Amino acid sequence: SSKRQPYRTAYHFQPPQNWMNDPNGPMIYKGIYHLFYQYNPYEAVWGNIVWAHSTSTDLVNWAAHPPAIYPSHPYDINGCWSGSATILPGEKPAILYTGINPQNRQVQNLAMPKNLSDPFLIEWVKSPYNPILIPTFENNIDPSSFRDPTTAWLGPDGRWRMIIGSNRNGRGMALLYRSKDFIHWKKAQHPLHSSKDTGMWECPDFYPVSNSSKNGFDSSVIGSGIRHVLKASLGGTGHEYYTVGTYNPENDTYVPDKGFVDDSRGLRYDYGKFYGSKTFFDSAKNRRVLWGWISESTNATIDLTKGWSGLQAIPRKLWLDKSGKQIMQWPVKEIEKLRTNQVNLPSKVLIGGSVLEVAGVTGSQADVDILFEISDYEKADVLDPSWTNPQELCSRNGASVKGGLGPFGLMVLASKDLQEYTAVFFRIFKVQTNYVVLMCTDLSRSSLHLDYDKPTYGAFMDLDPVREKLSLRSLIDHSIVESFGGEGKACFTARVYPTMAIGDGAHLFAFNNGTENVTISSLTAWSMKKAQIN
Ligand code: DQQ
Repeated sequence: SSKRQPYRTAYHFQPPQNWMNDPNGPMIYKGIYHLFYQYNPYEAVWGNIVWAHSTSTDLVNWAAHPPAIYPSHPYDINGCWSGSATILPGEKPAILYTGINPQNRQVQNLAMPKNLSDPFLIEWVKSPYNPILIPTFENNIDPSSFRDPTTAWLGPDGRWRMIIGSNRNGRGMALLYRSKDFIHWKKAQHPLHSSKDTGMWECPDFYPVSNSSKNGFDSSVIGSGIRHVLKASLGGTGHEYYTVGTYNPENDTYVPDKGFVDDSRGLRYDYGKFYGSKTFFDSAKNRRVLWGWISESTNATIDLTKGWSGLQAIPRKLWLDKSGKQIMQWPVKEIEKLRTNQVNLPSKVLIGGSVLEVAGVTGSQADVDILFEISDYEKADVLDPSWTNPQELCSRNGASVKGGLGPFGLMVLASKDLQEYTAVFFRIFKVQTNYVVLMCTDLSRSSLHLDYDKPTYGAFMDLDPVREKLSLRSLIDHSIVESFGGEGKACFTARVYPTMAIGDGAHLFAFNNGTENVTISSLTAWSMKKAQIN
C-alpha cells in the first residue's frame, strides 16, 4: 500500500482516511495528551465537520477515539467548528467551540466531559445553556465572521476572559469576552486587538511567554517577566501572523511591540504551509506546545482519489527568543525516540558547487541536523535595498542560482540523479558592515507531477551569522518536510509529492551552490521509525 499511497506519512499525525483541518482543544489531562481536530467523517474534502479525537501519552503515538463533538442540536447542526479547551479549577476541562446553526450563523457553545474519572474523556456533554453566545445586530457582529474561541484565562478580578475571531468591514479583530461562571459571557467594549484590511481573524491564540526562560505558562499566569503573544490566521493570505506585546490584565489592553503586519515583513510561525494553529500549556513538562494544520497542495479530485487530505505538523515547543523580538520553535523532544541508525559526518568543507550524499539513512523518513560554519564572509553578495520581499528573492534565486555565499543547505526527497529534489538552504548577504541570512525552501523541482503547487518559500532570519550558530534541521516524512533554521528562528513546512524520490528512491544530499566554500562542522542524520498513529 505504500506503493499506492506514497504520500502517507510515518510519524506525522493523520487519520486513517478522509479530510482533516485545524487542530482543536489540545490539552493534557491526568497525564494524557488530547488532540481534537476538524474532521469530515465521510470524505476527503471539507464538510460535515465534527471534532474527531485522539489521545497519546507521548505526543508521538496516538490512539483514535470516536468523535467527541458532532452536530446534534440546532445550534451546531451545520457543523462543529474550531475551538479550544480550558482546564477550570478543580481539574475540570471545558471546551468552547463554534457551532453553525440552521441559518448558517456562527454561535459559540460549551461542552464538558461526561465523566471526569475517564482520563480519555471519551464522552462530552453539551451545556443546556447553548448557544452561550450569538452574533447580534446590536453588537454589530457579522454572523458569518464570529468564530474560533480561544482558551480562556482568569483575570485578577476573578472573571474569565476569552477572545473570538471576527471581522468588521475588513478590519480583522479579536473580540474580548468576560464571564464569572464560564456560561454567561459579556462582550468587552473594545476588542483585545484589531488591524484594518486584514480580514477575518481565524483561530486567534493569546498566551503568556517568559522573557527569560524557555518554560511555558498556563494562560492565566500574569506578572513581571511575562510577555504575551497574539496570533491570527488570515484566510485571505493563507498565512498566520503574530505579534509579541504587553498585556495589562487590569484594563485588558494588549499593546504589540510592533504593529500587526500581514505581509512579507510580518512575523510568522512558519513561512511555508501551516494554518489554523493552536498552542496549549503542557503542565507535565512546563512548556507551551504548538499544533498546526498542514493542508495538501493539490485539487479535490486528487484528494478524493487518494482518500485523505491534511496532516498535523509535529508538535513544537515554543518560547520567546532571547532578543524578545520573536518566537522560537523546536519539535518536541519526544519525537527523537523515533530516531534510529544514526549517521555522523566528520567536519567537512563543502566546496563551492559541490553536492554530498548523506548515505545510510532512509531518505523518505529521516531527521537531519547540520551546523554550518563560514570562514570568509568577503564573498557575500551585497543585498540590494530594493530586495525587501524574501519570498520573491528566494523564487528568483532558487537552489540552482549560484551566489557568493550560498545557496548551501540540503536537498531532501531527492531522486538519485537529482531530477527531483526539495531544496532547503541559506544565502548570506552583506548589508553595509553586517550580514543578513535568507532562508529558502524551494519546491520548484520537488515533483515531476504537474498537478501540484510547487512554490518557493522565503524569510529573512534575525540572525547574525558571525556570532550565532547557523544550523538547519529537517524532519522528512514522505510528503512533508519541516525545516528549522537557526535553532528554531525560522520554520518552513513544505508539502511535496515526488514521483521518483519515493521509498528506496528517496535520497538525502547536502549541497553548496555558492562560489565560496562553507564548512559543515557537524552533520547528524537518523532514519525515523514509524509511529503508531490512530
Ligand atoms: N476552519 C474552521 C473554522 C476556522 C477555519 C472550520 C480555519 O472554525 O475559522 O473548519 O481553518
